[in-house]
Amino acid sequence: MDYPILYSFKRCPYAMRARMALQLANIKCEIREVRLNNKPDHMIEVSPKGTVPVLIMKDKIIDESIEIINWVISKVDIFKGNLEQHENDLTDELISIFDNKFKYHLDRYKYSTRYKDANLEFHRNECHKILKYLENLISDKNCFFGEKLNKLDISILPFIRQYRIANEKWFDSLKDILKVQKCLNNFLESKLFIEIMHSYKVWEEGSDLDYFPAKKL
Ligand SMILES: N[C@@H](CCC(=O)N[C@@H](CS)C(=O)NCC(=O)O)C(=O)O
Repeated sequence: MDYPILYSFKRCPYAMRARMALQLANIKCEIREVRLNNKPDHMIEVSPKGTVPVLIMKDKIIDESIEIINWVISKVDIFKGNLEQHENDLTDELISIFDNKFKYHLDRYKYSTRYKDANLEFHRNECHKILKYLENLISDKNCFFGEKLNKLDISILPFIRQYRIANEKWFDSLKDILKVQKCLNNFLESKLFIEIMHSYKVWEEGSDLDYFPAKKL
């Protein structure tokens, strides 16, 4: 095994955050783009819970996106920032809110027809409340804690992006989350984000190898 293997799915926000951490650290992987409705047997063998991302190394397998980010940070100091203790605490608190509450309501807002009895406006509003809470905690700069990207940015912006996509016009018209909108726009236009959204063909047993990052930053 020359490089770690990364099972990934382009549009998955959890896989996006893992790809961003790996890209920032310039850790080269063999990337295997999957279809969620037809996951490779090998991926299920190594991680029976069947979610992406999965990072397979010689000596360990990591199948939780935040753990992949933490592993990358333990190898390469990708964020180089000295966040204040309260910002580190906030990072953990907010990632947990987004992975649980925000994601729950986002799914019911975005895919309201898939959930019996889901009220689109209620779930949209619950997400909006979380974004207003975030708005009060962040800087008015290009990133949540100033001008530099941090763990919080790469971890939650992929979910905020999905929230916006559900109704871009409505999201862009909001006047009470201006700082969040600014950070999101900055993120969407960033080289990092554009690079990690490179399209790979779907991997199958026997496919030619594909590598990530597609290009070095
Ligand atoms: N807690 C996991 C969640 C990952 C996750 O749920 N990924 C979704 C795609 S966005 C998935 O693989 N779902 C499995 C499926 O849809 O079958 C992580 O942070 O890595």
